[in-house]
Amino acid sequence: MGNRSISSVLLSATLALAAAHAWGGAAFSSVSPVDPFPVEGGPTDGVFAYDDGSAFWLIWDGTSRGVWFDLEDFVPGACAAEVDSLEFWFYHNSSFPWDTASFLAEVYSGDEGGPATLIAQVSVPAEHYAPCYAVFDPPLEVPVDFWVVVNTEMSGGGWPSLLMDDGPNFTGAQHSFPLGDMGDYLIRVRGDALSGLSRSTWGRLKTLF
Ligand SMILES: [Ca+2]
Repeated sequence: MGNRSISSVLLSATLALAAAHAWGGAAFSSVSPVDPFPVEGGPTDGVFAYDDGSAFWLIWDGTSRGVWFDLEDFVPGACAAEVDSLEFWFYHNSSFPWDTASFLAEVYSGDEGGPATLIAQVSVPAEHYAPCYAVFDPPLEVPVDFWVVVNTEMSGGGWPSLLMDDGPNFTGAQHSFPLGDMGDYLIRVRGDALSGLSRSTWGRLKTLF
């Protein structure tokens, strides 16, 4: 038992629904429902996000959790992007206290099969129920398929705990792993998508300067 066991307070109809998923007993020690509430800055222009802006689940499963971004979901014809920042939303529940607020924000190339090559890794302090940013200046160039991962190796229990919405996203496909069959992590990307033409222009500029 210990502080990772679920308290009776949290044994709600929502949790009963979660129990219907086939994760075995581990699910009860790594997922907790939160009262649905909106978070700032839902998906708008320049923000790539699969979540719907309403937090529903708290998750601290495993040592990493990530979102697979396919830029063509947002900008048809995109072949790359310049990423200005990553945005993460965490939530500290006193029933499941964090042993650390530190985590590594990571960006990888890779399609839905999983993260492939590490592009960037930044240490970011997590804050309770507030947007946490990893900022790239100059912007980080990423391919059309890439992953943004919360690496919690610094924690003994998968903390800080990340927020997730409830239900599928606008694509109908799972983009959050693991446990993304329940919803979408509140992990967002700000930046500019590049078409084939704009990318080649950018590449030339980069070469010149
Ligand atoms: Ca969703």
